[in-house]
Amino acid sequence: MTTVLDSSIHADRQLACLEALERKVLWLAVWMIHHANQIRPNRDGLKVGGHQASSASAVTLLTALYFEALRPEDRVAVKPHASPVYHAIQYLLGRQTREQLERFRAFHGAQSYPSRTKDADDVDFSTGSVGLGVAMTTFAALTREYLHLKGRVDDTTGRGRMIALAGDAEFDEGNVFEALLEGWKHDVRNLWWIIDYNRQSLDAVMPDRVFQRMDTVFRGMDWRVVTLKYGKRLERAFARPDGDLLRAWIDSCPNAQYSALAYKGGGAWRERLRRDLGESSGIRALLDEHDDADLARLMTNLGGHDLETILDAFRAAADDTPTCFIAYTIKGFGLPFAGHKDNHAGMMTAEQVAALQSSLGIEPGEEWDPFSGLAIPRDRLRDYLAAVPFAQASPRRLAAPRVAVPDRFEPPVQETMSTQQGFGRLLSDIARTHPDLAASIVTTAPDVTVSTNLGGWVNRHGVFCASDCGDPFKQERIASTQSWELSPRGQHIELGIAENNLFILLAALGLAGPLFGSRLLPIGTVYDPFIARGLDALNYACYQDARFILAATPSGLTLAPEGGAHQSIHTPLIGIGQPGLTAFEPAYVDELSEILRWSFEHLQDEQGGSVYLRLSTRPVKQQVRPIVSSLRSAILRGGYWLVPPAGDADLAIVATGAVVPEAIEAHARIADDEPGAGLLVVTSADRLEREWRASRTRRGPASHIAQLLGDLPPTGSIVTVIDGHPAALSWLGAVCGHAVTPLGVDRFGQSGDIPDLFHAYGIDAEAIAAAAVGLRTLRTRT
Ligand SMILES: Cc1ncc(C[n+]2csc(CCOP(=O)(O)OP(=O)(O)O)c2C)c(N)n1
Ligand SMILES: [Mg+2]
Repeated sequence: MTTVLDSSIHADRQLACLEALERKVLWLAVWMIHHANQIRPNRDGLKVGGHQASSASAVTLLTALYFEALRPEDRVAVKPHASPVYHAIQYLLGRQTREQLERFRAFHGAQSYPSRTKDADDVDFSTGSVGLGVAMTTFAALTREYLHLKGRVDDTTGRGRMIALAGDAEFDEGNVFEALLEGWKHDVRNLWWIIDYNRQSLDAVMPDRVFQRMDTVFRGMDWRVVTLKYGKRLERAFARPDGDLLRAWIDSCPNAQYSALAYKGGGAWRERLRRDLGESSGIRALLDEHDDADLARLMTNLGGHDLETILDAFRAAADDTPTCFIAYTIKGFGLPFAGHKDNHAGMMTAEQVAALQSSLGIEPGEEWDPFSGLAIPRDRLRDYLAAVPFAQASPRRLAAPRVAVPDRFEPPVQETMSTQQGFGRLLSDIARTHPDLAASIVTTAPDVTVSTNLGGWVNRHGVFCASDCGDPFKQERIASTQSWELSPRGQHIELGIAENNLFILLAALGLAGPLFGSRLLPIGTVYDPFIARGLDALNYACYQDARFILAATPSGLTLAPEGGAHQSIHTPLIGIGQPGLTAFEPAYVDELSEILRWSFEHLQDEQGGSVYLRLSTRPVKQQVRPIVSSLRSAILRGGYWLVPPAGDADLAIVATGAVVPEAIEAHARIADDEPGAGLLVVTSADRLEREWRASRTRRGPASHIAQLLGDLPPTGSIVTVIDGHPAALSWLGAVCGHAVTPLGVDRFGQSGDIPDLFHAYGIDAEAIAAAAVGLRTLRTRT
């Protein structure tokens, strides 16, 4: 008996502390935004922004989550616009500084949307582009499962929950459903999606029909759905005489109507209820017992604003079933624009902020004080915060030992080979000859495993599956070149055709070290043109500093018969333009071998990043040469002279990737006219360009490309050629001032064979030679 009493006293105290902290979190979020917009000096006239309404609707959910439900091994993606709430919670937990809050949305301050890389307060998953953070939790759960089943993490880490606190409009983004389906296929567990169901997006109040379907969608994927519609206060009102009428009335009230009444407040609720339900004596009694303020509090007591309701629901979801909490909330709850349809970017006036401050009992000058105005003694709150389960482990950024990379990979030898073939062979060789490295490699592809040449690797390492399923075709003794053994030991994660999922999975696998303490070296393959399909997710992965290798193949016009829908054009520009991603486009497999080895190092360097390999299916006669250290270094820095220019030469052809054979042929054709012409092979326009730009602002040796092109007199000229957009190489003219004729592809492709297509698009040997000679003629004339 005593224990029950004790525990109920404890629960009451806990609730009282939580309620106090909930108020404080709301205040700090509101104040942080207000301070950034109206108190901090504004130097450029730009609106600073911040989302007070979006923050307010998530305050109770995040308070319950962070101060009670979370364990240190759990990981959370917080909806972008609740960033101030997140930072406020971290501040109360002692993991965020006041200075950072004062600099919310300012340079080096707390970020506008939670950021793993830019924030200092332990963000698990960045958010910003709606929908991606939600999906990230699915793939983080899959990654955690992958590591757990292989014994690479302990049981505690292996069972951490991956949690998204999502805005309801995030479910308008299709990528969320792609992830939902993929997660179901992989039977992903320990996943929570908590939906802040405020029924508002940026522009408008959502139609009711949308979420009526949501239940079915989740249940169809074997999720548990917990709907938190009403809080305890409303539940008690429903239990009164005629309470069922009140419930039915709210249930049938359209979202927009409910929001409008929530905005207008107690008087409006009274008038409407009197009109619609005034004949009921129970409702009349209820109206009489509540003044306007109480009535407003009662009618807006939705599940997502009721701590007890939320905590009960979180506690009840104790097993590992993926769970979706649909928590009814009001956008702007507790603030003057609660429920107003235009409140997304709404900003409280100074008077409104002052009124809120005084209603919370916060003295002027104590706005940033963590406990000012709270009815509970500071010491009790401090003790409570010190015991918060989530805050018991620090840091939550885990260290993962480096995976040793051999000094050298033996490049596969074959007279003629495509870089795609070479890539497959290299991976198979690594599997055979470097088992320690291979153990940390995980591959994945969106239904293009076989067609991107991952088959050999998969034959050797199997496909990941939570249970042992073997290979039914093999068991039936059906001959196949593919042996797809499905088991928890498998090291390839096969995805359905959804490039968004590929990139988000790469983001999760590529953060396995810091998130789960076990480093993976992920390699994803994709058709080069379909990078664009998942480009925002790729950017998202890079923004979080996830580390992975992306092998994109096939690419370019070189894919000839496949036609224009599959021939990538501007991907080299993505390679140059995407931060966090170093792009290479090798021509030969011995180059690729060096690049791949370097990539495994780069993935693990503190200052490293991810790597994009633009590969091709075109068989190319390989160079027979030793890779001496100067050549190795040049390949990795971005290019080398295949034929150095003679001392008196004033022309060079520069080529990258699959069109190098055309450049060689053109070089031979112009030999009579230009006997000393150089032929430069570019392996990475990205690295060359980056280093060249950096060298412009630093003292020291010239950049690699400036050294290479310095072999030509400044009056000389160059012809650049790429099976992609010519702008990827045309900048080379700026390095030493050479005249440039940039050849490449700037129109949609079409079906054909290589001779026809290269001719039509002006990247064949003839076009290159003509450009070279044209340049010479031009030079002679001037
Ligand atoms: C991919 C993408 N498109 C558009 C936006 C701009 N945007 C920011 S918030 C928002 C609506 C969010 O509504 P909801 O998820 O319901 O969040 P709430 O503020 O209601 O909690 C939109 C469209 C964005 N951040 N990301
Ligand atoms: Mg919303």
